[in-house]
This record gives sequence, structure tokens and C-alpha cells, in this order.
Amino acid sequence: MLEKVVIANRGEIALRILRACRELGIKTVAVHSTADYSLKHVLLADESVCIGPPPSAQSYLNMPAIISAAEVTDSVAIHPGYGFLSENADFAERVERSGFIFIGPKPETIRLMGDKVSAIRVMKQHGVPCVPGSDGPLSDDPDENLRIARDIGYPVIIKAAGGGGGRGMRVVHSEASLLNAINITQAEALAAFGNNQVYMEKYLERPRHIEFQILADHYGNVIHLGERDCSLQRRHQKVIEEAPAPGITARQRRIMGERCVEACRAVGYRSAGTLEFLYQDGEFYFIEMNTRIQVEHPVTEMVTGIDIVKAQLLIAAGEKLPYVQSDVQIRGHAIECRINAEDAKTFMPSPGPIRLWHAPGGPGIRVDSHIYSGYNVPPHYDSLIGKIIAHGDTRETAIARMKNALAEMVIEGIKTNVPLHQEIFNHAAFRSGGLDIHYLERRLGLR
Ligand code: MV4
Repeated sequence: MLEKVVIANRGEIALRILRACRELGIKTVAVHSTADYSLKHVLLADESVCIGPPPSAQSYLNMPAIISAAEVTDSVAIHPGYGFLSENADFAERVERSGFIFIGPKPETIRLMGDKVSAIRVMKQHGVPCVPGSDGPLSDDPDENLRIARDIGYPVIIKAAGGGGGRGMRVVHSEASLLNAINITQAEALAAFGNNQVYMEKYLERPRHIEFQILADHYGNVIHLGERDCSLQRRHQKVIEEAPAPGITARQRRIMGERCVEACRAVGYRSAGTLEFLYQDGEFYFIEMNTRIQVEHPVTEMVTGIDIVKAQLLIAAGEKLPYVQSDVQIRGHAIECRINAEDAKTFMPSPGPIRLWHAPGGPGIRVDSHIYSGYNVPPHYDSLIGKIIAHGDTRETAIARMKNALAEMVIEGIKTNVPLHQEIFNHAAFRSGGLDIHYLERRLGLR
């Protein structure tokens, strides 16, 4: 087993990784900025190292500082969590070249999936269904681009190869605006990602966002843990996620899961990963692969009983996957609410001191949060302060438990988006399930 692991992240995911390490008897090193001395996992870790001032660029993104912290503490591995350096192939490479284990896929896999054009190409090649689109990056030939769009049929979407997660894309509704849209997206992509490559897809107007969770070891053993529905989002920030996805049959899950598994095995994938799909009119279309642990991983853990972070640590230690596909059964339903320190109406961040925190509890309730009474939410980072996960035998039970949890929890001192969650849970449309990615923003526009 790994002896000592550096947790190169902060907040709830750093605490989640610390807890998984503790269960496995792994010593922990927290690395943190000067704004983060009082983070719960920093207080709990076996050791902690300050790696820089509050701005992420000088601390949580500071590669030499993090690798030095691993060196001075005699650690053997680095867990990057999500965000920050988690999908930075250069960081993974530097970690390995310095003699440490990067807890994630191989650097070349991160690079392959980071380029959305190569990710789509390799997935398509191995049988994963993709959105009808350009085969590879667009050329500089206007006539050819007009022809590709005409073949696909409008509306189309132009996306940056270096983008992802909603950055660097543009919808085009008719031929008149195509060439200009391509030029602008190329220029923005060059400025934002240092890569002007763009590609074209059919624009799906009312899809759902459904993603499959994968686990793979170093020996070609790959399994899937079913899917999550993450369609409830605002400005590409997920708000509520659930597993399984409402209305997806066991047969659809098996077929799509097997395709994901086959493709991941073919590319030599290892560690945890997620294939993102758009789902519309009964069909799945692959759009991107995430090579990190995701914020919403707990809903999958709740319905499968599999600890994904522990699996990442075991896999990184070179152990064989302790499960085969037939061990994975989807039991009941789980829903996650992301709790943000922000105004529930204006979405303005609301950092500051938490005067009082009472966590919710009861059957089927899980709380992944680093906050405590007296903790000061710093203004420098993401506003996520925790996640409430409700599990039950049915979706209705999970919803009822979540409503109870939201009603009984107390956070005083800062504003949170709990009232927004309560509003959503009281809507008949949410209770029926299967809403598309634009639902929440449509509703917010109406209130
Ligand atoms: C799309 C799409 C419609 N058609 N691609 C946005 C985030 C990035 N992961 C891909 N995104 C989209 N790609 C085609 N061909 C609509 C979106 C999209 C979206 C996707 C998932 C979750 C939320 C979204 C919000 C707006 C647009």
C-alpha cells in the first residue's frame, strides 16, 4: 500500500481524500495556501505544508511547490482531486519524473482526452457513439467548412479542441454566420488555450447530460459503475446530480457501459474516469472524457456501494481491481445537492465566517463537507462548501429524504444556495425527472 500521500487540493474533496487514506492506513500530507490554515483536512492531516499565498496560481497550481512538499515529507504519491492540476498532463508528467505516483491516468491519457478532437476520434474508433460532426479539426477552407455544416444540417456548434466544460464554443443557426463564427472561435481558442483548432458538431437543442463512471486498473481490468444525470446546471456549473439517470433502462446501461469499458480498455485507461454524453431522443452521444475524480462521485458510490476514491488509491498502489462487472449492482437512487456560499437569487459569492453549522442526518443522508461552526470561508476559491447526498430505495424516497435534510440543516453567517435547492425540490417538473440541460436556466429566467 502507499505509505504517504500528498493531497494537492482543498475543501471538501481534500477531506474526502484524507478520509479514504485513513481507512487504508495511508499517512496524509495536506498542502495549502496561507488562506487555508484552518481547513478541516489541514487540521486533521498527519503533516501539512504551506505552499504559497492565497491566489491559486501561486499555491494550488504551483507545481514546484507541491512536488517539493512531496519531497520534504517523503511522500510516495500525489492525489490531485478535481479542478486545479487534476487534468494537467504536464503536472502528471513532472510528478512521475520526480519519482512520485500521480493518482490518476497516465500523462499521455490525460493529454489524449484533454484534446477534445483526439478524445472523440479515439472513442469513435473504439465503438462509442459520438455527435455527427467534422472528422477532426476544421481546415482553413471556407468551402469545405460550408459543405461540412450543410451535410450535418443546421444548427451546428463550433467547439475548441482545447476547450471543454463549456469553454470555447459557439452555436451557429445558419450558413450566413458560419465562417465568422469559426474565425472568432479560433481566435478565442488560441488566446484561451494556446491552440486554435476547432471542430464542428450537430447542435442538439434539448439534450440531457448523462455520464458514465469508469474504474480501471494497471492490468487491463475495466468496469463501469453505471451513469449519473447531471442535467441540472447553471452556466456550466452543476447544481444537482443523481444516479441512476431517470428513465434509462438496465439494457441501455449495460450496452453503453460495455462500450465505455471497451474503449477505455483499448486506450489503456487506468484509475477513475468519466465519459460525458449528451442524451436526446433515446440516443447517447459522447462529447468529452474527464480523467479525474468528479464532484458528483458520491451519488455513484451510494447506489453501487463502491468507494471510488479508495479504488483510486488501491489502483495507484498497483493493486488489481477488487471488483468484476457482475459485482456492480445499482441499488436504489441517490441525489446530490451542491451547497455553495452564494446568494440563492443573485448567485453572488458569499464568503465569510460560518457562525453556526448543524449538519443534517437520518437514514440515507451523507454529508461531504469541510465546514464547521467558526470556519471562515475564504473569498479566493470556488464557492462550494459541501454536498448533501440522499439515498433511498426509490427516487421518491431519496427526494423526500433530501427535502428533510435541506429543511433541518442550519448554516448561519453566510448566504447559501439552500433556498434554491428547496425551490427546485418543490417543483413537479423536477419530481417527474429527466429534465434537459436548459431547464434550470429557463426556470430561473421566469422567477
Ligand atoms: C453540446 C451541446 C449541444 N450540442 N454539443 C457544454 C459543456 C460541454 N461539456 C459541452 N457542452 C455542450 N455541448 C452539442 N453537439 C450543448 C452543450 C451544453 C451543455 C452540455 C452539458 C451540460 C450543460 C450544457 C449547457 C449548455 C450547453
